[in-house]
Amino acid sequence: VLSLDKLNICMDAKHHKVSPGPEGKLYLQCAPWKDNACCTANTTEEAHEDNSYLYNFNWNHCGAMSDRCKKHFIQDTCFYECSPHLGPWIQKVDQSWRKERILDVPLCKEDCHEWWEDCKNDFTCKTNWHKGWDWSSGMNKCPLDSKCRKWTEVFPTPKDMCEKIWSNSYLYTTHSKSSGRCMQLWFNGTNPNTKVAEHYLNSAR
Ligand code: FOL
Repeated sequence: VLSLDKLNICMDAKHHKVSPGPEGKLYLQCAPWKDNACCTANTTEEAHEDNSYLYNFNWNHCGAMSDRCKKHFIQDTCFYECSPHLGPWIQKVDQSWRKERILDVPLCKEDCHEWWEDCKNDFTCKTNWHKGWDWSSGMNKCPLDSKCRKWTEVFPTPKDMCEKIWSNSYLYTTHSKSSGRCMQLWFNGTNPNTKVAEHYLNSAR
C-alpha cells in the first residue's frame, strides 16, 4: 500500500508541531521551510542561539566553535526541527526527550562535505553528540575521559562526521544535490526534499 501519509508529517519529538503547515515567517537560516514546516517561528529563533532552550546544547564545548562551522549546525537544526519530509526515515525510540527519531536520512554529498570542510579546523571531544556528556552544569561539557581533539582526529572523513555525530540520523551518500536521490540541508525556494521523500517511499513499497 502506498503510504502517502508518510509524505507530509512531523516526528513526535521534543519541539515538533503535531502536523506540518505554513508559518508565515521563519528566522534567517530556517526561512526556506516557511511554506510548510514542522517547526514554529520561536523554535527557529532559538535554533540560532548558543545554548538555546531547545536542548541546552553547547556548541563551544572545546573552545568557541567557528562561525563558519556553527552555521552548518544551525542549518542542521533547521532541517531537523522543520522538515515535513522525513517520514520514510522516522523510527520509534524509547528516549526520555523524544518518542521518535530519524535514522539513515540520505544526505547529499555536497552538504556533508561542505559541513566537514567548514568545521575541520575546529575541536571536539566526542564522536556521538547525543550521548555521554557531563550535564552537571546544565549544559553539556566534555566528560573527563573525553579530551578535546582536532576535528579531523575525531572525524577523519565527512562520512564519519555526518553519520556519527547524531547517532546515524544521516546516511552519507555520493548522490549530488541535482540527483533527486538525497536530502538537502541547504536550499532556497521550493523545498527539493519533497520529491526525494516521494522517491524513497515509492522505491520501498
Ligand atoms: N540533528 C539531527 N540531524 N538529528 C538529531 O537527532 C538531532 N538531535 C538533536 C539536535 N540536532 C539533531 C538533539 N541533541 C541530548 C544531547 C543532544 C541532543 C539532545 C539531547 C542529551 O540530553 N544527551 C544525554 C542523554 C540523554 C538520553 O538519551 O536520555 C547525554 O548523555 O549526553
